[in-house]
Amino acid sequence: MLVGAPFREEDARVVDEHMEELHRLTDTAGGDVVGVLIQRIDAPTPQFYIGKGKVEELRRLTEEKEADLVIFDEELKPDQAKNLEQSLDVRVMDRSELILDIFASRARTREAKMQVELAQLEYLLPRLQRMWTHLSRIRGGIGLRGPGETQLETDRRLIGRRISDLKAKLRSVAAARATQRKRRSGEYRVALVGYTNAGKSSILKALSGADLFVEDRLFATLDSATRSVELGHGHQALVTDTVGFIRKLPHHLVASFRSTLEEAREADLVLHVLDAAHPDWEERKEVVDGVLHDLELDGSDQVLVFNKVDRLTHGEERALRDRIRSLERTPSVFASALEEGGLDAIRATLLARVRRRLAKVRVVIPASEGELLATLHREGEVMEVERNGIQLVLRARIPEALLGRLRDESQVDLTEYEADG
Ligand SMILES: Nc1nc2c(ncn2[C@@H]2O[C@H](COP(=O)(O)OP(=O)(O)OP(=O)(O)O)[C@@H](O)[C@H]2O)c(=O)[nH]1
Ligand SMILES: [Mg+2]
Repeated sequence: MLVGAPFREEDARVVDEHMEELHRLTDTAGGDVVGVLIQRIDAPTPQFYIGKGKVEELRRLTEEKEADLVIFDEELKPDQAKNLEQSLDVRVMDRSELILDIFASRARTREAKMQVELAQLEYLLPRLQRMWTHLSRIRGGIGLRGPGETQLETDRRLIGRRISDLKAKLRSVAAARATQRKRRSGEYRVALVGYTNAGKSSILKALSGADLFVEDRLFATLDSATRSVELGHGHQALVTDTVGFIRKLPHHLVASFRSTLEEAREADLVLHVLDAAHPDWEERKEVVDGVLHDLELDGSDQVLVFNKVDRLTHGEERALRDRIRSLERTPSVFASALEEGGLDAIRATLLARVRRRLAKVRVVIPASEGELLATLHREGEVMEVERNGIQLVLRARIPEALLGRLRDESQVDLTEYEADG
């Protein structure tokens, strides 16, 4: 049974959309939805979140539909959940717990598993008493009818110890990754972020040709994956795919995924991917902006990528362009991960930015310096080569590191001119 308790003034379409999303989350977790109950409220009640009369209705409905789990879209306080479970006599979860459960079942790497476990334990700690009551009810055994205070204390201590243990382990994984990142620091780095299901992995897959997991489900990706993307003219970018965000993402999860998202913080560019075909893209954008803000990522250079434009009619596409123009100062591009040429605008954006970081130079080298010429071709972009007697005159874009090396070469004559796009 799904329960929504939106505020009275909330837009009806938005309420539907939110319940639809909860439905999808439940599907993803492997649940079957047998009914939906909505109560519009002015404020949550301390006892049950929803009104007392509504709890009675919920109890009847739960019984009638033989539901064995009730899922609230709103975040429940430990007491509210406990009271609801007592009144309904079935397990009660909130959206956060459901999301944690999905993350737990989808985590693949050791790091992702540890991150999820940490978030789950942090969530569990203040709710321990209720969980115990619930367990003892299932087992129903004598002596298990609610643990003594000592048992509860022991559990709290054990969980506390496991939490510190996980934190320490995660710190060392993060340190190892930081070292790896430093090694890549000469390269142009891009992070894909966005709402779950926006098409981040599809974009990276199409850009890099790498085999990445793409699925029409929420939270298909939990682990960051970095791939090299060829931009032509000898340039590459390192692009990282990250875990998707969602409305009301449990803050424990955001906290424990912080180190994975560190990758995005150090990126030269953040590509914020949006599902242009989703009616709520604006609300979803705000959700993502909020998480980026929490993660202190909102200061990064950002480009909005309106993906899935293949699903829009010409009229819709025009309306979207107008809307974006009236709203946004962040640069934006349209994209489709599924259409031929659908990612050209992203490639062009990346290429322009990679080039902008390069120094434009005029280099004169002895024509006999084949080695030097090869280096220029390999590490930079040679735009023009002219032969002038025994000398070669080149115009090229080259990275800072190479610029430094060339300055030290006695047989090279180097002039830098202004860098532009
Ligand atoms: N029509 C259309 N569908 C797309 C496009 N890009 C992605 N999709 C579909 O959208 C669904 C989600 O794609 P993913 O790439 O897994 O999305 P994601 O952003 O990585 O999602 P999470 O990993 O869950 O955060 C898949 O069914 C894709 O096939 C697109 O440009 N057009
Ligand atoms: Mg993905």
